[in-house]
Amino acid sequence: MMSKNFRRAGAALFVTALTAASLVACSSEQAPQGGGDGGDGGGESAAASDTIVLGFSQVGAESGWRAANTKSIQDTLTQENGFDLKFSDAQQKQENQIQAIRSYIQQQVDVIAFSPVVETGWDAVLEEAKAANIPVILTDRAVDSEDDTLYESFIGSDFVEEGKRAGEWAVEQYDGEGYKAVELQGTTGAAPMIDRQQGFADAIAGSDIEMIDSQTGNFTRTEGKQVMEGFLQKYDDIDLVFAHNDDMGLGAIEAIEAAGKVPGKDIKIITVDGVKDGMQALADGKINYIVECNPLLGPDLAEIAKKVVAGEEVEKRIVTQDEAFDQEAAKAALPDRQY
Ligand code: GYE
Repeated sequence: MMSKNFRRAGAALFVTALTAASLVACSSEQAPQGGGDGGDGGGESAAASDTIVLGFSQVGAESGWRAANTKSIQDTLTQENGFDLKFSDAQQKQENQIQAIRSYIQQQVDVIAFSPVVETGWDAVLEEAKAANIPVILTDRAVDSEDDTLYESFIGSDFVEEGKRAGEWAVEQYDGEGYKAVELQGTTGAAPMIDRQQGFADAIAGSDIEMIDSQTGNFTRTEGKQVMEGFLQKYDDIDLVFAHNDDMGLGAIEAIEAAGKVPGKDIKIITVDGVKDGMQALADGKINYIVECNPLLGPDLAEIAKKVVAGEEVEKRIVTQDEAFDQEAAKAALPDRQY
């Protein structure tokens, strides 16, 4: 592990030396291969030699959370901060992410980071990165792999805990009323979908809240609305919606209002994320409770990437801290929200 990281540090110097070679005339001592100059940095500015080339494969642009997450990464991994960020949007497709990762391997970036759209199916491409000695950092979502040497660190929230907090609040507020609940799931097979569903189910087990239906709305407002329309046609006695993110909850609000019911009153809504639009709907009384999921992962990613490239040990799991808000708390928090 250590020696791999040290090798990467060497390779990082090599890549940035090539970049610098286009800017300054370099001497040709120690050219390792490919006609590039492999000078040890003596002729470059310190800033150029420290630049980390990081390839990031983002899930997509499906939600307010994702927009805030992308902004955090782009705002933090800047040239001034010592990064050359290569960013690609996979439009929620695993094959696009695999393609992006392969291209980063080909480009011999210093570090690859990505937020895996689903949990499974990553071993082959991660083994390719490992064989090329390119360290991988997971942000936001986890992979389900037996081999945890395929990545250096996983930075993100505890999604089971988020689902559990949502379910515990539902039990605290509504147990004893015989509530019928429906669930708007995130993207099928995604870590936050699997874990939030499990956490919520565990928390309501033993209460009289009954989950009568559960379908994916793919973390988007449009699909959340469509799925809720279907539920409202199928059942006339829905009391509670658990949406795996704010956007699907906001879509559900539209469907509920179109059906002539009052969101937050006739049908209670609990969501996860805490982005601006969600917090506003909570403050307005249309959502009843939000468990936060912090999207501002850029700073942690920058720190871990620097350590990995420097060959330092990093924590395998970094858990992001989240809060939770009821309607009053949302009113108080809204003015200072960053996203
Ligand atoms: O909750 C949702 C987004 O992976 C935690 O993805 C993230 C989830 C987030 O689309 O809004």
